[in-house]
Amino acid sequence: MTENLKTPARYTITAALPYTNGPIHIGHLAGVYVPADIYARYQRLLGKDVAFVCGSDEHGVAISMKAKKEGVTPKDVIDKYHAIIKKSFEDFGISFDNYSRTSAEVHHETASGFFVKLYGQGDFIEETTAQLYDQEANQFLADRFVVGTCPKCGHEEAYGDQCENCGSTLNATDLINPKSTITGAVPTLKETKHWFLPLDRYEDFLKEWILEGHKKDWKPNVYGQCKSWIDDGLKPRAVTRDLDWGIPVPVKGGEGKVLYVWFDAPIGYISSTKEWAAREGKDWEPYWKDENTKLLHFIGKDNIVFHCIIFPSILKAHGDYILPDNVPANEFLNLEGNKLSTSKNWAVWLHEYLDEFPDMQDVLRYTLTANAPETKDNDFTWKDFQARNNNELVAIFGNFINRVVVLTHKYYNGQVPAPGQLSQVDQETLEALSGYPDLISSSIERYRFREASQELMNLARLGNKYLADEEPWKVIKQDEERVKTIMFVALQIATGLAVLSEPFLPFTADKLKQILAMGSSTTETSWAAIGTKDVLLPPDHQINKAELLFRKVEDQEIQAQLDKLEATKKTNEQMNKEVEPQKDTITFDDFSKLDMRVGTIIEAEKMPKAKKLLVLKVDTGLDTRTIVSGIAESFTPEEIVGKKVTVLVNLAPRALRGVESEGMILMTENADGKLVFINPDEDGVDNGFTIN
Ligand code: B3M
Ligand code: ZN
Repeated sequence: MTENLKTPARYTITAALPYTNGPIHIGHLAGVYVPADIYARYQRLLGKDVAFVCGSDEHGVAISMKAKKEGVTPKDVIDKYHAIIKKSFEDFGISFDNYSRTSAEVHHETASGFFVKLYGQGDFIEETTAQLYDQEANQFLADRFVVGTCPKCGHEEAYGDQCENCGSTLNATDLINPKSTITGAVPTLKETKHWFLPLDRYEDFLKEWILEGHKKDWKPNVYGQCKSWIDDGLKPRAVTRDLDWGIPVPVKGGEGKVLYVWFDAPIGYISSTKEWAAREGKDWEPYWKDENTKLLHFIGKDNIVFHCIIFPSILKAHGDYILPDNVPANEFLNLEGNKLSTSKNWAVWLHEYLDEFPDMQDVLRYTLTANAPETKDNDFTWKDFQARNNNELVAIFGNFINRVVVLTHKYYNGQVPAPGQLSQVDQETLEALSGYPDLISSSIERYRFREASQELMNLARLGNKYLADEEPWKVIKQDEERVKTIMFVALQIATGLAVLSEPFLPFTADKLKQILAMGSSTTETSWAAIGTKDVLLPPDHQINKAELLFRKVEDQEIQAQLDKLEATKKTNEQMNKEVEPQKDTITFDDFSKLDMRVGTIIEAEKMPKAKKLLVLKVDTGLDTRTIVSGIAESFTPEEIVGKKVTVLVNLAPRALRGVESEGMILMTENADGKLVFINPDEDGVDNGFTIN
């Protein structure tokens, strides 16, 4: 199926299944879930038959590694994060028709069924090959259990199955300088049997379906990756693994082996559809087998090869499934100039955002859409979040709505006035309004959600400008009839925003429809009716009281988020701080030459013209001596007088800036680079006591 479906009978919209090894962050939202939700809401609004499905991706090495790290079972990990992820999607308004999980029975059955069918058709190559093995951990090193240099792009943290940097799929044995992520050991090779999907056999099909069929309608970043893989020549890929966590291989000889997570996970979309259809009393098959269904996969760019090459080959081999009409993958989102990272906690976590910015889901939705990494990696900054909110949502969208509603109540007790003769400007404004449904539709249908969101904001600008130019608050003094027309036109623009904003700002749209008393469910007619004579807010319609749609985001709220990231950065530095390698071994005799005593600083002053040095008087219990110490950037003289310290007293005296220093005070340094005393601060320990 290569041509674009003109009028699909239904839409199956999938969003990448998030791994349950951590919460959702803004990179996931910007890359996958917000665009998918905008598209699903839009199609539903137009009355289309939509199945918007997702679920937790609960197999794979990422889960096992998390479990090892947290000292719990993989089941504990998936239950914890499945719950967090599912709830945060719900609270954020990601409107899945079903959110399942790949540990569900329906998925084990569906994925196993796929494997058995392809196995039975002889679609797999069964082969014993040498795979990477960790002698210390006594296990094979699949996927994220091994890292090494990517043979394609040189990225040094590539996994055994995939390079996140260039998106390439790899066989672990392709890695350069592989290293076990379990023990750090250099892997050996050990023979093991696996089943391979011979992707090379699907080369002609993929060339025809993608390189010919989707040259024009797939995004360049997606088409380009597919072309480079196909041009490089496709190789057989193992679809089973020597792991103890995953779906057991359901054929003879598969004992102790599981399905490769990327074999089973995309089938999770089908399982989730089955689960939804069963609950809704629908037949799931048309959503995956009817040529008149438009199948779309929303993913991030690191998942392109799995959704455009591997999964379609599996569907093709199975024989009775449709293929995706489009895979509008986004690029990556960075945070404050750095790559988002679950492991480094360098992220804005969705569940934390929802706690810290209650009822502000749409602000983040709008910011992530207006700034989406649709064609290149992009950067999320809290400053931009504040600007999008304060300068656009508050100052343009919210301000326009507030003025319209307040003035309608002030002049007409909330009743929509009947318009008089439309002026030229009125007609042009309504004409412009009537063009927005198609403008926004056209952008959404081409998966240009950034562009669509800016068209929506332009509609709010149109409303703001119309009111500012027509100045009803002035005209009311001399021409009441004119003001009725102005407010009637302004109210039509407000209904336009209420309907057209729903895919992007669902919470705001609900609130605005409630203010305008439009009823909760807008339909296909609403979308098409905007700006036409079929007004959605006729004269005498009673609207409700105004309420603010958005609030300002204050500087201190942004500073608090930046401080939080700064603290994360410091923690990472501490964790990544290189521990000095141990010095050469010394004998006990060497050690016993050191004479360390408890001492107390009794005087302290800055060394003139030396920003790092303090001149101290130290009572060592033997005597009171001068010691020059490089601690002036970490302590003021005042704060250290009286402090007990550890002193090396038999260090040969040396002159520092003309001052004789007789000994050394022992210090270390914390993550922030601040010096810390090694000090015997226990009571009852006194000056002169030896330290051994
Ligand atoms: N669990 C997400 C990732 O690679 C992966 C997507 C599966 S979609 C079937 O981060
Ligand atoms: Zn690479």
